[in-house]
Amino acid sequence: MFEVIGERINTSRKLVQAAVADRDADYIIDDVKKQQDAGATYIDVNAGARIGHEEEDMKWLLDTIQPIATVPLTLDSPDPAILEMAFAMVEKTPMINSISLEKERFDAMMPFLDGKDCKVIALCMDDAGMPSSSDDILGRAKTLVAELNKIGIGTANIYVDPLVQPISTDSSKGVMVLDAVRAIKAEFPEVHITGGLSNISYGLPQRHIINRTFVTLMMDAGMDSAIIDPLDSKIMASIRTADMLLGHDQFCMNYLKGTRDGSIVS
Ligand code: THG
Repeated sequence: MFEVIGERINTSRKLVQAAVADRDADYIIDDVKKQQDAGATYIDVNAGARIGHEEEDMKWLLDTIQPIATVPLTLDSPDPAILEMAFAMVEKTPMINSISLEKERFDAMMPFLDGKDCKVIALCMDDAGMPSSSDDILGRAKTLVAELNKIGIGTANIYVDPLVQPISTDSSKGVMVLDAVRAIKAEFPEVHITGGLSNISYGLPQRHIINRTFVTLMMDAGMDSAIIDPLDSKIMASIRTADMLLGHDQFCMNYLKGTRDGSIVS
């Protein structure tokens, strides 16, 4: 079944930033519970937005969230030192978000990940920047999978993020990432595909309809996880329905359950 990584605990969101600054544990606990109830299978935790406070904010968030977390956490930081500290604090095996091919980040992440039992998001980003073609995305994914395999991270524990780019600047950006996902899944049937989706609609009006249509196309190509807001009931209903239509929901059980509990409505 599709894995939903709940994105809401991120200090780039104004209300979360205020709650973290005020050490308002009730706000954070309530938000995490809502994401879990809505079907999040991981909770992403990103404390990067208050410059100079990431370490103490991440520690406080983990101390606050862990006692009520029923699902594992996705530890989200570009800073390997923060990820290492956070990894040592969590009880359930986490997902690390992320490693990339940017040299400094890659070189710092590899010794830390060596031999670890965890899931890893691998961003198709390198020092040249965002990928420029589906072959470029595939090439980066191949390098990341090969390098992670070498240090004992199995392909089934790797979540490739192909990096969705705005369609408003280049109308081929949708097909580019869809083709890349198909090619990555053909090369590595066991690998997972995840990522944020909202970049696709950057610069356009009515972004949610674009995002939730795009996720169903990405699911057909092989995306089996995404970093989204699980409280957006329309995108969740699209994901549940697409999962059923793609044959990932035996006897339509989850779809039927969703229609009965009111989480899926036409
Ligand atoms: N790939 C990976 N990790 C990621 C991303 C990705 N982590 C961060 C991000 N992208 C996904 N997380 C979020 C979290 C919150 C929001 C968007 C993405 C969000 N943004 C509002 C906005 O931009 O309008 C903020 C508004 C507010 O202040 O509340 O909600 O792609 N591997």
